[in-house]
Order: sequence, then C-alpha cells, then structure tokens
Amino acid sequence: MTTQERYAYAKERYAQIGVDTDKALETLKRIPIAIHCWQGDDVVGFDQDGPLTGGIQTTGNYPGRARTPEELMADMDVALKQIPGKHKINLHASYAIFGDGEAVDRDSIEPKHFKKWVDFAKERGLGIDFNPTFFSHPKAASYTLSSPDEEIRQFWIRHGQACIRISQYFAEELGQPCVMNIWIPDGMKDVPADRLGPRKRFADSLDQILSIPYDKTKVYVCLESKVFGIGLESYTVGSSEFCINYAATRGILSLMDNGHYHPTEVVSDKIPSMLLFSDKIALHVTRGVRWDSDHVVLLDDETKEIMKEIVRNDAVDRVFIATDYFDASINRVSAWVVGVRNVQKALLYALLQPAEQLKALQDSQNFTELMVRQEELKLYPMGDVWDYFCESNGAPADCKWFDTIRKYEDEVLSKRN
Ligand code: RNT
Ligand code: ZN
Repeated sequence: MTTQERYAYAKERYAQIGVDTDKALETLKRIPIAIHCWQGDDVVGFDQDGPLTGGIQTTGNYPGRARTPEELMADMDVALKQIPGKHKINLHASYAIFGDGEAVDRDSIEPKHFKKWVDFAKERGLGIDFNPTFFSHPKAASYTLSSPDEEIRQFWIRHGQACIRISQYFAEELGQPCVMNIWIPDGMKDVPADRLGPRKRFADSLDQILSIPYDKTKVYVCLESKVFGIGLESYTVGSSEFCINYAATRGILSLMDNGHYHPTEVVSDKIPSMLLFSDKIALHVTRGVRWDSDHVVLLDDETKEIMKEIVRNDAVDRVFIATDYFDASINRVSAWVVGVRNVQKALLYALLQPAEQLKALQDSQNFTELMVRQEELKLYPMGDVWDYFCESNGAPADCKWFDTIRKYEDEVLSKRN
C-alpha cells in the first residue's frame, strides 16, 4: 500500500469517531518547535573552552560532537531535513561566533556576533529563539544574578540586557518574535542560612535587565524555574514559586521545563492552570530520568498529556514549545531527530482525539466509557497519518530517515575526533 492509500484508510477510521485528519494535519503544520542547538555539541558553545557547569551534565562520548559553528550548522541541516515542517532554532549566547582573534566577554556581545546564525536561519526560512548563558563561565562559579558580589551581579545583568538587544535583532531580521528564556543555575549544595536574600537580589537583577527599552511584541522574555541541579541539591534560587510569581507580576512569561519538578509532579497538569491566568506560556520539552532532567524526548505518556492540554484547551498559539535535552551517548543528530519528531507525534496524537466527546463523557460522569474510549484511541492508525504528514511536509516517513543519519555518521561524524 502507498502512503496515500494508508492515509485514506486512516482518515476513514478517524472520521468514524468524528475526527477530521486533514484538519489535524493543517494545525500540526503550523506549530513551530524551537529546536535547541545544544544537542549537537554537548552544550559546550563557542565562546569558551572550559567545562559545562551550572549543575547540568552531558554523559557519554559518542563520536561526532560538533566542534565549530560550521560543523554544528552542517549537523543541524541534516537533522532539519528529517523533521517535517518549518521550525525555529534555539540558540544560547555561548554560541556567539567571533572573528579571528576577537575575544568578547558575555557582557559585551552584540547582534553582529550572531549574524552568521541569522544568515543560516534566513536561508532556510527558520525563526530564532534565544537564551542568555549564565553558566560555563569563570564569573558563574557560584552565583550569577543572585550574587552577593555586586560586580559579578552587574556583569550578568549586562549580559541579560545584551541578550535582549540580540533577541530583538533576531525578531527584526527574521520577521517573527523571538522567545528569550532566562535560566540561572544559582543555588546551594547544602542547607542555606538565607533563602530570601539571593531571591531578592535575583528579582532586582531581573528588574534591571527588563528595564532597558525593548519591543514587547517582538521579544517575549521568559523565566525558567528548577527544583535542583547537580551540586545544587538543597536550594535553587529560581524555584517554581519564585519564577511564577515574578513572571506574573512583571508581565513576562513562565517557562516550564518538565524535567524541573519533583518526580511525581507533572507539567501536563500545570498547563491548564497557567493558561487560566496567563496569556502565553513557554515549555522546554524534555524527559527526566531519576537525577537527570535532559534525556531525549520519547513518545511517552507525559509528552502526550502535555500536548493534549495544549490542543484541547485551544492554546496552540499561546504556548511556545521548545526542546531541551542533551545526550552524548548516542548519535547526536539522531537524538535531535527522534526527540523533535516525538514532540510532533505527541501533538498529532492530541490533535487526533475526539476531545469534545471525551469531555462530554467526563461531564456526564460516564467514567467507564471514558476509560474504554481513551484506551481504544491508543491503537488507532496514527502511524499512517504521521507518515503521510512527513512525506507531504518535506521529510522522510518513519523507517526511512535513519539511513541518511547512518550514512552521515559513516562519512562525516565518525571522522571527527
Ligand atoms: C537547565 C535548563 C536550561 C538548560 C539550557 C541549556 O536545567 O533546563 O534550560 O538546559 O538552557
Ligand atoms: Zn530547560
């Protein structure tokens, strides 16, 4: 059977339960995912040669890490071709590209240091999202925006301000808003003597960063919370309560990373509450496994639940979806493709739910049938719809793209050392 024929059959099956597959694919096509650049080089970046710090870690030494901007862009190109639809790339400030012999510290970076990324995005019709980098730097050895050392704190405030200017440059060059996410690693390994002081300083630093003039229709600043990091087990300055309250009172967005909560807490359940009180929110989609918050995204239950909350609450245009994971133990290009395609598959799964009927079953307290229908949906022919979506949006279907990655590994990645 051809992909077309399989799609025609699946379309009929879904139509019988009141689901319009054509409409689902139209919606899926216009949902951009902000694809994180840092999967390709283990979060190292180009502006320093020290270790990755800030309580995050990549593990594994699979061959082929991108070492230069050219290599990273080449790898992203291969990944992007396996991902259906038009998306955004998500950069960190540490991916600034300097001229020969040029050394610019984080507090002085300018739009021109990202011109090559803008060219890359323009040529491919992509948007860009951005992140200041408050880690992997000598001045980030302990605290950054919450530092008691005023000189260090001011350095990072200037970095945040520089990043707002760069974000606005991206938005203006590419003709679409830039989501700028702030995450700081500040925290403590052991019991603090003062939990309030660092948070007061963090709030003040954020106020100073946001005090520079910028166009709020072009740059959406977000704040990402976290529960703990490696070596920062007892106290995180930017906790969930801090970030949600700060964002709500200052008119910026909350960003929820689903690897940043206590293990039985789920972001899917937080989304509707956030949407009741915020116009827009942002997500880092990832997979937490025990201590790690950054495994490659799978098509698992929580990823599907997250996307269901976005789709059935009619919030596709109110939630900015980005990926955030880093695996150095497998082919990095494949990790990109698998994770991003899974985000899209989870979205498709959500778009193919007869949401109104299921809500009606809940409201009429028909919980038996609700369970039966929800379970039956799991074996509906979504794979046929997915393959059709891939092929009609410039990407290979499942079982076809991996050959390209294998070949790229043989010819390019395995030659890097
Ligand atoms: C860290 C946060 C943060 C980073 C990236 C690299 O725990 O999730 O988003 O992963 O900025
Ligand atoms: Zn994150």
